[in-house]
Amino acid sequence: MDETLAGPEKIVLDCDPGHDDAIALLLAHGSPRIELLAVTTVAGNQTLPKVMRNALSVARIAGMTGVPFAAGADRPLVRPIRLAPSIHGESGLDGPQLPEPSIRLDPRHAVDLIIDIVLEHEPGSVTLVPTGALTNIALAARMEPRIVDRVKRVVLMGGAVQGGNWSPVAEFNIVIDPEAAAIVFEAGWDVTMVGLDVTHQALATQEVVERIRRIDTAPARFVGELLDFFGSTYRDAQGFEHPPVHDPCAVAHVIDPGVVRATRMPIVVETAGVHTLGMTVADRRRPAPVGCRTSAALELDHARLWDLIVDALERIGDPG
Ligand code: PIR
Ligand code: CA
Repeated sequence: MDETLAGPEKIVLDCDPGHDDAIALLLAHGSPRIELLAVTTVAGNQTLPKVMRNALSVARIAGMTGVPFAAGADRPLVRPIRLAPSIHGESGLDGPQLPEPSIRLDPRHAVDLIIDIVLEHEPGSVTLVPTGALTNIALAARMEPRIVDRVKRVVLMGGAVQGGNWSPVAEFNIVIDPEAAAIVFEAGWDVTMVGLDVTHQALATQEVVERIRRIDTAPARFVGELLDFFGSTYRDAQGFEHPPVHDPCAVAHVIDPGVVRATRMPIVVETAGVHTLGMTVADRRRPAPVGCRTSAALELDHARLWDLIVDALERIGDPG
């Protein structure tokens, strides 16, 4: 189909807010190219009750109404839970004051909500955008395998062609639930891995932070405070001068694949390695074989990414 004639991309955001998840949620809500069908949460950056509350607080700040929010898995499929308080703090979203949530949770489990939404919509129309561990997505694929053929694509933040952040070779979202990640990468649907190769380029520089502050609305001030905290932990815990804003890169790829450019290549997830657990093993020895349905994002247009985020915040305005 001619993309210029197509409507906005319908997505389900499955997240663990998390500073960068919160910004991804604001980008999805504010972008005219995205129709946000649902927000689901999974334990990861913090415990499930904390990330769920954080998602609802962000919804209030952004004035989101009419989008269902549902809580999902409270731990990985088989392994003990590992959280990231060194990066995201005790609340999972330390820094700004978090308002009391004003919308109510959907009573369904996130996995049921994901399945319902995919089956209710036209085949090939819904994109899943996971920005946390892949537990809910793996469970949904197992519980209702028909969704695998009906989903348009899965565009996930996680993994890396090269390197890691939670181990020398593994990224956090993949390594905390590698079995779930393996299920998602091997399911047969179209998977785009938006990993550290691009997200470590998505730095919130001083110039970017000032641009966001100048918007001077409550949601933009909230993002400024998130970036202050995220910047300080990334400096102390990871030695970064500016914090990389991972999760919005996955949403940005859905908005405009020219901003976050991906290349087809076979990718599998290591689930048995002693030193390589959670590694995303990408085969770049030759062009992808015909029928390969996995891709990795390798190139980022930094200026256009932040243009999309600033534009989304300007459109959200001051919901009050
Ligand atoms: C985890 C995260 C970010 C930084 C560290 N060091 C650990 C979270 C982010 O929310 C993102 O989805 C992914 N996991 C990056 O690894
Ligand atoms: Ca995340």
